[in-house]
Amino acid sequence: MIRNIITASIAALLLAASTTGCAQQPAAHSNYAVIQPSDTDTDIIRKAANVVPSPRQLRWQQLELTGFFHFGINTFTNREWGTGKEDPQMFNPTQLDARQWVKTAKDAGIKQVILTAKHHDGFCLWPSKYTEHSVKNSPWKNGKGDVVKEVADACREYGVGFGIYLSPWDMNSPLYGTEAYNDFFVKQLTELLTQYGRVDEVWFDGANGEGPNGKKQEYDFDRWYKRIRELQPAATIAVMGPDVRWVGTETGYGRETEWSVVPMGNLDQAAVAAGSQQGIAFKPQGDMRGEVLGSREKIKDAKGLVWYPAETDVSIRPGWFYHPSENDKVKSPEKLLDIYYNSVGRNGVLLLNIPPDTRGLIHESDIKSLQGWTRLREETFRTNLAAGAEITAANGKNVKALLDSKYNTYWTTKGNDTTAVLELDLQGSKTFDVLLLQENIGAGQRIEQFVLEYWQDGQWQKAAEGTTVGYKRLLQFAPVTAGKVRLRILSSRLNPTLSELGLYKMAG
Ligand code: FUL
Repeated sequence: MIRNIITASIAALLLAASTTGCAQQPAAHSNYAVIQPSDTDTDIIRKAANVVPSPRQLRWQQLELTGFFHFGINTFTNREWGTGKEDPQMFNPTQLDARQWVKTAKDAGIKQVILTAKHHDGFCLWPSKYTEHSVKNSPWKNGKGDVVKEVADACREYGVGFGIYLSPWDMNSPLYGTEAYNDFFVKQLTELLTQYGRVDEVWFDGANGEGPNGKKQEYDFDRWYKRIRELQPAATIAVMGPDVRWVGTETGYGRETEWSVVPMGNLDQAAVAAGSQQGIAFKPQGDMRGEVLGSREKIKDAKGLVWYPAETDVSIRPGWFYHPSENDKVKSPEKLLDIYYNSVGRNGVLLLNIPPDTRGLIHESDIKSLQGWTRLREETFRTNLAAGAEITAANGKNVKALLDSKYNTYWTTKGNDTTAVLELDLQGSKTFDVLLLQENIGAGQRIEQFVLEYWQDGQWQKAAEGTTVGYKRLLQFAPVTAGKVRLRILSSRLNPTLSELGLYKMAG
């Protein structure tokens, strides 16, 4: 699928009104840092290690599992991309039940869902005042229905976050390709941000094709971001937005080395001067598909650094929309589990698409797979085999925090130590094949290299090794039986921190 990831330039935009003059460094704990020409490599690394998520980014990261509902006119035409010329009369779900969608997601551990309120065809799932291409001209509920409202209400009922996907590309609007389209887009966005209660995420795709008049649109992202910040300040703006970055693939597999702090070109100095992390906003710049985005090598010539975490989007089926021919191609529980290890377990948030069918229900095959996946996760992570272990650290503070199941408490090193050894006496022999580590990202992302070893035959043997940790790192390895393990942190940008450590045995 086309995702226009290389946009013209970054114009960092101050959303709160700025009247002040020259650039300053942000507060010590901010979600961006300005690099000065006089900064040495060491200064840059220290700055990177101190960039932290904004409150809205931290909340989003802790969701871990989020869901996508691709539903619209494509569901009824059996296509992935529409044309904008569809007859709204084709939209006619016979048993639409948004509560079933949200409950299915919630039962699978999903904490927030995003609905395609409008896809590239321009067909709106709510009765927008600004177009005729919507549910209001469909036979569904005699044109009186509103899918956005039904999903938003169900989310509130089940305590699940609610987000909207609003496609900038609109193949139906006659305004597309003219400046007036940006006004039209803001009006539609405003409807969605004011009529349905709290919105937790707004998802903009980068696809920028031609509209009915053969022209492409120049999207006024800055204006859209501003409107979102005004009306829904807690909402994260994803993908073509400043809060959440596309991981760079739609396979569900993130990077082994995933830095949430990445270089950002021209952080506008005037904007930064008066900006806070609540105010700063930018469009993504450059190639988001590179192998490692935030390594020392990648940040050493940066002009700015931002906290810009990865969202890993993938569909439970081959397509994003429902197609009857794919009922037997739904990803298996085992495949979904592998995706979980490689998305959430690689410092990302998983955005799993579960597309409702032509009845307006999540299909039985998808529910079955989701249930199997949930069971595997629950069984694996029910018992932390490190619980009750006696931990010793050569030079550390607060080792107890590692096993207290509280994210906000954490272990760290004393002084300037950027390496560490944590030894765990498991109080008896245990068999495990999964390591869980969580850095306290409230202090920044720092760990660069670690190794897990176990004591056997009178020596330490390697079980697993990795690079970045971030909010959550899961490593699978061949089963190990041992009574003693140690975690060695071999390299970190500043004092390493760990909130949690876990050892698990994968469910069969
Ligand atoms: C893409 C779109 O073109 C697809 O149809 C889908 O919505 C996906 C999540 O993003 O770029």
